Amino acid sequence: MRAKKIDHIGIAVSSIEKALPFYVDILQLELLGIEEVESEKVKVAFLKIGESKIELLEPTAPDSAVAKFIEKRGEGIHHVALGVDDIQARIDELKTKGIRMLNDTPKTGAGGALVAFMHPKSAQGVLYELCEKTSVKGEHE
Ligand code: CMX
Repeated sequence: MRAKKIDHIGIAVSSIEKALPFYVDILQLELLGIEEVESEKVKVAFLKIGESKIELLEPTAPDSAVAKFIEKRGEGIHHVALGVDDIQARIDELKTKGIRMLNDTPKTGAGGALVAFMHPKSAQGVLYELCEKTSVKGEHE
């Protein structure tokens, strides 16, 4: 299992609208797009930072994973996404190495990417996402 790069870092925020001026006006990052990911009950904004991205995550429902995170820990770093090829093989490989996966098969995330999460208890308290790009229209490169 070799991750190619940090695809993005997910930051939980209460309001994308309120958070954006810090990223766009102060850090002067390029806003790549905003979309709703219904399956995850979040609205996300991607900002380009070199080869990587920052993903702002705003919950759209009180029972979303991100709403629960903000309620418990406040706003802040939520996950680190590792870019991989052949995500299903990576999931299977991690499972054989004893890593607890939250997804046994990939699901479709923001920008049409295939994603799967590891449980933070298997990774020293960090929520890691595996992320495989697909050539779906609207993808945030
Ligand atoms: N990073 C690190 N640790 C986290 C965490 C996070 N983002 N979220 C929860 N945890 C920790 C908790 O602190 C808790 O630890 P303790 O038992 O030591 O207190 C433990 O994980 C269990 O957490 P919990 O609060 O009881 O919450 P849940 O078990 O209900 O859910 C998790 C935690 C990670 C399993 C769940 O959030 C999940 O399935 N996440 C994957 C999907 C996701 O995060 N989607 C949103 C992003 C979507 C996108 O990027 O588009």
